[in-house]
Amino acid sequence: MTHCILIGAPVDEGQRRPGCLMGPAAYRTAGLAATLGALGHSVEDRGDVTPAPPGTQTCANAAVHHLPETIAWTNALREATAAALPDGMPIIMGGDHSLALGSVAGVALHAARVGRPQFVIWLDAHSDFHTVETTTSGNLHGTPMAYASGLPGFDPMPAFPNPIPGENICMFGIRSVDPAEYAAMQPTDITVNDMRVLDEQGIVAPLREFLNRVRAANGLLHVSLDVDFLDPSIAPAVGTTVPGGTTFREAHLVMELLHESKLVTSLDLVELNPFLDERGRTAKLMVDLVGSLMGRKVFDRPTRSYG
Ligand code: HAR
Ligand code: MN
Ligand code: MN
Ligand code: MN
Repeated sequence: MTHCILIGAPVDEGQRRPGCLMGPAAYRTAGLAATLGALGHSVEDRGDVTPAPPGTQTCANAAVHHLPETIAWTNALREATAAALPDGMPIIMGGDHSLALGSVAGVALHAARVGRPQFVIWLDAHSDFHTVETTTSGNLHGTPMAYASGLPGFDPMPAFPNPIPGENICMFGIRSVDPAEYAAMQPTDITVNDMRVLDEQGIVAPLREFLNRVRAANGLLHVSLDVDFLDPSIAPAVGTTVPGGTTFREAHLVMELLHESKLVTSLDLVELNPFLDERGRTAKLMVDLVGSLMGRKVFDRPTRSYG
């Protein structure tokens, strides 16, 4: 059983549509703690993180907004995530995806302390591979994977502790990539399982292949789940809907396979905008997906072997 540590990250500044700051409250209302408890896990809710007052950092890209606020969140969430990892499995309840600038950096700090490599599974419609310099929307929720990869172009930000090699990053569900992101990803070894890959191969084989690599390296595995990984028809509560997302069963299957792997050590839940939800259905679906990730099953299956 796992000690689950809930960390509220009511981050709204990484994009322009108000509402993500209500995400942590929505996950609590939808019963995330009770869902985990019913599966036999212990749960500790550390409350919402409070960032330090923002500084006065600026950058050359005039489109960028809320840079000092984002830096303050990054620092606070990096420390909160790194502090939680020795005690259990942090579940960071967002908040927009800019929170991953901090959570993934926190895992990097912990990984360096314990001498294990860091792996990331990015479940998202978007690659979030802009830098502070290349983003044209100026929305910093579109940058955390480039930051974690150690790309230049993040000058005003604190340096990422220990950049993650591309072969340790695997994306699923991708179907919206800007030209600058595409160009920046070309020289990397990141595995981009876009929706076309999932259409052709299904989600099982590419996921197993990556999980086998995590296991072989004794890696820490961070999962970042963006609501827009899901098709908007089942998950409307997100500001950046993109048609053609994963189905209910594809998403649960990912979570079930992740559970079976026993490899996941931290989790982000991002981009939920409760103001856009329909009677809490997206919040409830996200909580149900966490349930599958943490071991809920309808039928006992023999554990599959890996490796
Ligand atoms: N690439 C676009 C931009 O930078 C859209 C980014 C949207 N990101 C998220 N998170 N919603 O994945 O503005
Ligand atoms: Mn604001
Ligand atoms: Mn995202
Ligand atoms: Mn997204």
